[in-house]
Amino acid sequence: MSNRLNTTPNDLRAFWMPFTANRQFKQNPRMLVGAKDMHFTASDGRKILDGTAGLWCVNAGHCRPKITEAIAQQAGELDYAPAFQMGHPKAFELANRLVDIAPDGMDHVLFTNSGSESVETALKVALAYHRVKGNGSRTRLIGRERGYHGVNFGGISVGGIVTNRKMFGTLLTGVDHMPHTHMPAQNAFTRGEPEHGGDIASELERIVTLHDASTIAAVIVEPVAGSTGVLIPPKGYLKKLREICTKHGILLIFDEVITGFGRLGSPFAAQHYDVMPDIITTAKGLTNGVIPMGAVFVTSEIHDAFMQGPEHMIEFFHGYTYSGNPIASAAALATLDTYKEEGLLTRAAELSPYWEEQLHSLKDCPHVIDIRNTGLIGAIELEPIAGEPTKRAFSAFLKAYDDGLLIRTTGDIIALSPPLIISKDQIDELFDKLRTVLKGIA
Ligand code: PXG
Repeated sequence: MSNRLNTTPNDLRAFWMPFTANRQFKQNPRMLVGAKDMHFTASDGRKILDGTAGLWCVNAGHCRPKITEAIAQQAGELDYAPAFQMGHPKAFELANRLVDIAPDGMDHVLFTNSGSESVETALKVALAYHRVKGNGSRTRLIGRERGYHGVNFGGISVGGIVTNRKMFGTLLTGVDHMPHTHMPAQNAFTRGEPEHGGDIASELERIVTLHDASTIAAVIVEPVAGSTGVLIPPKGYLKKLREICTKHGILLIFDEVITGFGRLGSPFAAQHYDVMPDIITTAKGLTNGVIPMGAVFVTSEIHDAFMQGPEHMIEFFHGYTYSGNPIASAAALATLDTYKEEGLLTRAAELSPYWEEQLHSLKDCPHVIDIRNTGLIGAIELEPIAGEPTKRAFSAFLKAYDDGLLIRTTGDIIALSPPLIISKDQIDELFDKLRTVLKGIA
């Protein structure tokens, strides 16, 4: 029988959902129909406290008037402008505004439509940069175990999440991986940056020795690894990576898709950790998650290397139909206004001590084997049920949702990253609910 006979609004079969247990979801769907500030509204009318800022993106909270108005206004004024060989004012204004809040020296911006596209763009800039500088032998890319850099081929090649890689053939060639930094035996229940593991950065030196620096284009890492279950960089780790890259002429890319736009209490993690990469990838919080958009920041040194040859020639053969899209640009400008007016890009720094205290108060709850935090990020690692990995955390997710709280889980780790507008009372509410959840699951 054709699907067409069943196109009722509540027929869930046609949509193959992303990163979702489709069959399970469709038996018992969790539908969101509204949102405002710190809450979603579920289809049964319940308010759900957003403990994850959507998917780490709704940093200013939901349905903020300035952003929704800017989108409506722009849609009626200039809906689309061709992205190649044409321009519109808001994309230029946005790039300037972004450069103003970025780390010193990050002077140029390429626009994309997602974190995954920002990663592909950054990797391509790195390869092309070495080539235009006459170093075309620098073609290798170095990522890290447990790294997440989106789902496109470059990103899964440098990424280190096995489930996201193993189905997809040989991926990019010439990629190597540094070891991850998770050392639970030494660092469990650390508040902030772990003491142990900074020296793991020297593994990069070993990889450079193996391949020779003249073959390596770039190293890409998340300053704080998010998707894998929140791994905070050990003390000294990022500085050491920077030193090794500088010594060998290798570009350092920070993937700040999660850490960008205030998550750690500074606009970017590069500022928070005082480590300057050569390229920064962003998305998510750039538009408060409302409209798809990403941005890749590069230094003048990288940008200027491309600005040679005949002036009528395209300098970099890359871009998207929607790069700097007018409606996305308007949404991003209004988002930056909202962040500025409410001090949201630094608010996590003020709230972080309170957040840390409340998060770590769950230490004595059942099943908890580690708790880690930085900025307005928290992770609670649970002891897996023997022979059934991920099941315990997923049942926590389901129970939390029933109890009116949205959390994220990956493996047996609960990840928390609320909108940066969260109040102390709402932090209390979040952890009270989570305590009940942890006590209530098997
Ligand atoms: N890089 C990093 C560091 C990310 O965290 C991407 C790239 C890809 O972004 P797009 O926009 O293409 O999805 C991400 C995305 C989670 C979770 O729960 C994390 C992401 C996406 C969805 C869920 O940890 N990160």
